[in-house]
Amino acid sequence: MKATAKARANIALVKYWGKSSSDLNIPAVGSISITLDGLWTETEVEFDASLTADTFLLNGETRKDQLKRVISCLEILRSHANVNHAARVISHNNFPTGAGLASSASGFAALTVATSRALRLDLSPKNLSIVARQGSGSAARSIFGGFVEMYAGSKGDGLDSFAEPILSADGWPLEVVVAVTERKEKAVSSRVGMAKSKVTSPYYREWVRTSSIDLNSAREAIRIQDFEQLAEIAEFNCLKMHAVAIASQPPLIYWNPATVACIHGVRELRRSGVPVFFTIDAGPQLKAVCAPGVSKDVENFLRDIPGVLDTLVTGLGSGVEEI
Ligand code: 2P0
Repeated sequence: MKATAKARANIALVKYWGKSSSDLNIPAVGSISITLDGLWTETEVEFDASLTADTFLLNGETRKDQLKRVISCLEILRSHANVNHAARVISHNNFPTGAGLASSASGFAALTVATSRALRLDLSPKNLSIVARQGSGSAARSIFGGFVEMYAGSKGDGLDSFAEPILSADGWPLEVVVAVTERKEKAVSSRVGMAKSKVTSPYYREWVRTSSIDLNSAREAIRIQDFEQLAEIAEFNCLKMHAVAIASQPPLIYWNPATVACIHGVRELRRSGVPVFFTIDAGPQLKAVCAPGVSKDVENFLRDIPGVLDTLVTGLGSGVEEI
């Protein structure tokens, strides 16, 4: 029993930071993201009666540090399907892993779909999103393409905490330039970071309290395709998330000097009339979201900023697919 799935990474324009339940991995806030065409994970899952334990290979290396999370995802679907066989999981990312480029989003979305297909389960997209969420919160969004909203939900069982598409990728074909400023995996994972913020950051409660205001504003900006409104709310929400993180104890400063230089650069560029805004996840890479047609100019601009090691340009992509 074997299947392969490809899922794309996503970046949040209104971000998820903090959980209401860590057991079921339920986010404390909703989020809105865009799925990226050019950054993806391909995962093959094979259930094999002759295996004695699950194995996980990522980019050709055994990743014991990630095995527990992979097994939890396999377990959820094995129990649905009433199957006990162990699985061989082979995964490949076409971009740097664990460096703030949403590799857990594409990774757990691909794992969820490959596993459910290998087990011949017929889950709805909503249920796939609920399973993917338990692997990684942001993975619930990578089940879908284009613009996606994730609901925090209010039920203790997490059954109303899932993502849904709000606009297709070609409905508003924004472009994204990723400025890579560091290739190493980050020192503090999002999971550990957000748990720290919840218990130590004095701004965490306000972050949760004000989240629906940002979600409403971003949803409306997407509905009417108002780039300037989306730019304002996305930069505000990103800086608010980082303010929460920076005020944690010990502090979570995900930026390096090149990240800060890129923030100033993108703001200047927008002031000069180029339709672009930035967002930054739990890592030092800056993502410049561009109105259709301007990514080439933005890429040339970011490439010249000292400390930018590389740039990646991508359009918006579709949801997870079996291949
Ligand atoms: C986001 N991030 O909304 C936010 C912004 C990082 C910063 O979702 O613990 O890897 O696996 O649910 O999904 C990264 O968090 O965390 C993330 P877990 P995840 O994109």
